[in-house]
Amino acid sequence: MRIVVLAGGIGGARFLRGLKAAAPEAEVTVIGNTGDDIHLFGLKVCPDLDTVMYTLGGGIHEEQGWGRADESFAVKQELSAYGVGPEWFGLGDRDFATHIVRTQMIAAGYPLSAVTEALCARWQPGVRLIPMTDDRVETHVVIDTPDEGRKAVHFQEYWVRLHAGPDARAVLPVGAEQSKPAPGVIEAIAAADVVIFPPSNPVVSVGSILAVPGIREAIADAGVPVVGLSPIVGGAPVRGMADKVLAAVGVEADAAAVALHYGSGLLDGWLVDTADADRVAEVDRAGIRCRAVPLMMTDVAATTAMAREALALAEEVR
Ligand code: GDP
Ligand code: FO1
Ligand code: CA
Repeated sequence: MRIVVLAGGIGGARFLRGLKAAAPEAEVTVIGNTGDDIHLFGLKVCPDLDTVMYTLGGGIHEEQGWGRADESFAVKQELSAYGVGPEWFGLGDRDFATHIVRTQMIAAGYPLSAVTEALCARWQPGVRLIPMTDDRVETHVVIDTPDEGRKAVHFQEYWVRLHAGPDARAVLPVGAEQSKPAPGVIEAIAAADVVIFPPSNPVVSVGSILAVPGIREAIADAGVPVVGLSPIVGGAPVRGMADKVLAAVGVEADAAAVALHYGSGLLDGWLVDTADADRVAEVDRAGIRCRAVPLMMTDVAATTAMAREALALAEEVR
């Protein structure tokens, strides 16, 4: 079976661990979000691609969910001693090596997709990880500030520096309109037996991927089941700032509202958590087959069960 997953960082990566256990024989292609990418100290950092690669490759800081296990911050401290920031973004020493290799290969002319493949040759994530695009797309968030009025900040600044404190007035995937899907993306979707939206952020992860022209259309045209899992449980994100960025696109932080936001033109099936069983009927009525099952990724066993439910729902709607 060929499975395509549209993944952000932590939610996507943890789900993929369960999916690999649920379908060990499947050929899994992950289309990774690169809207979170940021250039720091002259280096290109791809948090969501790295989170997937490290999580599936056994290098992730498990509790934190991002960055490397056994990390140290000597380089960051040395930079800071020179007065070189930003101080607010925690790049570790081990992680720095990844960004140095990536930046060096890009400077040598390799596209991000080829660089990602090269990095994965070390980590062996057991999936094919392709960035959504080789072009530069950067998610910016429009906020109101007391001093500078309305302005757009990089998504990482909104989340990591500002802790998603100010309301998000708009979310802009800058550069998306001019971007092209990376080589292999459209082909993988066209060859898929099922497409899964993991419980990733619907706006700044899955939404950014769908903003690359051609990807949404390819999914709709694939003619295969498209099944998603809700990142919203009990009316709130399990972690992160999905409530803030959903508000920016006029969507309630609600498991049913997220399904309706994707729409029945895209989604065939949707899983909500058992805490949101009362939201099932509304999603069903919209023409998206919905089930309530446990959706908390507390451990690999629970996550594997979630992936099995997603695959079972896909068969039901096929
Ligand atoms: P990020 O790039 O690191 O923010 O990760 P993703 O975009 O892939 O996923 C973020 C989303 O994962 C958030 O909106 C969370 O609510 C959701 N999430 C995290 N853990 C869980 C979980 O255990 N269950 C569910 N249903 N969603 C989760
Ligand atoms: N998240 C934080 O909350 N603080 C950080 O300092 C931080 C650094 C960081 C470095 C590399 C990396 O791959 C991820 C990092 N993240 C950090 C996570 C990242 O900002 C978020 O998980 C996602 O982009 C949110 O969608
Ligand atoms: Ca992310």
